[in-house]
Amino acid sequence: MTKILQFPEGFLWGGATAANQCEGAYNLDGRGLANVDVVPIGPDREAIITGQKKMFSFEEGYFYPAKEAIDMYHHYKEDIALFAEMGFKTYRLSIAWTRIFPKGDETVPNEAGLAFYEDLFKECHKYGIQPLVTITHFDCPMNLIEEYGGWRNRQMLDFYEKLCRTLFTRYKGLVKYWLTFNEINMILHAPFMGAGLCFEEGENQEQVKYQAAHHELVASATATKIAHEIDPENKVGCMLAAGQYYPNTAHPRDYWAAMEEDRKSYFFIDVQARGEYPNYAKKQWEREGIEIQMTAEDLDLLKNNTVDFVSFSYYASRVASGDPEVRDLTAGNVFASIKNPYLESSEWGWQIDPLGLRITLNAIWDRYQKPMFIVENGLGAMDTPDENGYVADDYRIAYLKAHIKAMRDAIYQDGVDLLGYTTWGCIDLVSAGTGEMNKRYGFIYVDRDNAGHGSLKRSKKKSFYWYKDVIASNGANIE
Ligand code: P53
Repeated sequence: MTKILQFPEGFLWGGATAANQCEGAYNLDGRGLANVDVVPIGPDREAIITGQKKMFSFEEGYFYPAKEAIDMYHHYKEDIALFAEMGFKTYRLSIAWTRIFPKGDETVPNEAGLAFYEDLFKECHKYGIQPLVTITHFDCPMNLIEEYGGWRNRQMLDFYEKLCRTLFTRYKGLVKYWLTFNEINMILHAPFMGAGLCFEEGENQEQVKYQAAHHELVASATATKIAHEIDPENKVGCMLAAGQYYPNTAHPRDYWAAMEEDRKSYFFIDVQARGEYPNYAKKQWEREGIEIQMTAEDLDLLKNNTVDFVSFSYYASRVASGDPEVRDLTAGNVFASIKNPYLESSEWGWQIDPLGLRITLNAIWDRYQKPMFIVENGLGAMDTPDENGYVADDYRIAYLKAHIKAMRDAIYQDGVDLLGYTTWGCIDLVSAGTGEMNKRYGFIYVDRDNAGHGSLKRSKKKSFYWYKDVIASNGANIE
């Protein structure tokens, strides 16, 4: 008989959201405008989030889903009560920068914004839920983009530091786990959404992206330093959009291509977790004529303030080919991938690969030897609720179950160190990639559609009861 294994004691089960994808209330209580507010649903979205098309304010004829989202700003008590009912040990959420500093360059924070999150954190603690806070989840105040050019400008370091200092001071004792930048590697793939970058005609985009990345990496190290100074209990993590690349064939050039693709992502974590720029990146910059402005002080900061843990999102593995003739790409993801014939895809073309999660966990563990945290995983799918809002989402349960088993194998068969697991969009929210409401990840259904119609009523899906059981048994009931 196989022994039924529980997860390690204190394992942090929970769910994850991001401010701009759920809060709404985009202009209430002094909140300023951010890049994530002005990205509409529809065919222009991709050009906008990648910085190829400029949209700096709301324009006629577009629908902007983040304006109201699922209005969690007014529903957070009800929503947190539902998370508590599932037994969440942790809830990952992000701070909207523009609630705290509406323009980003003020000297005094907005008290209404600070009070909002203080209440929210207290609500979590009422149920014994540990907040896990992403300081920036793709958001950047529009004023900082228009006046300074977003993260391409070194002055962003000061604005971000001020934000962090304000948060660490105000929420000391309420928040222990912090993430500096959500999916920091997204800067290479969706630079407007990831870092408030837009490009001018003819400029070297790679140069701009890597310079902005340097600023974020130093900002992250500074945040880590301050977090530890303000409260030695603080634990700070980096956050990667992960998913190992496989070679398309056993041809060595395909293996090489996969390694190079992985390095584009690990580049960031190499700096955040090991404290220095990897040689392969320095050589690449040299070859491509990219010159990054950095000071000796920057390098010291990076070296001396590495993260406490490595967190990541995992939805799918990816495939790379070194053969320029092979171009059969998957749909619907900012990460280019060749189709993998051995995997099924979601309705949005994301390839489902639970073993890929075990592979990714091992790759990250082997590379960094730091505790890990899976802070996003899940299946974006169309749900069809009955008249009571109930969804029999067996497909979602199957996806999550397979990934949780893979995680258990990584812990018990391979010995990786994993702190916790928060599923993405534990309550239905707006999709970052497409702006749709229909691409749902939640255990909780929210009555709202792609055009913004609906009562916003929350209801429990079948997966709600299933996840509750998983947490109650600390994973032991997953056969
Ligand atoms: P959506 C692409 C690839 C991997 C992660 O994505 C990504 C994206 C962006 O589309 O983003 C993360 O909503 C991100 C979340 C996002 C989630 O994945 O496009 O941290 O904000 O919602 C899922 O289905």
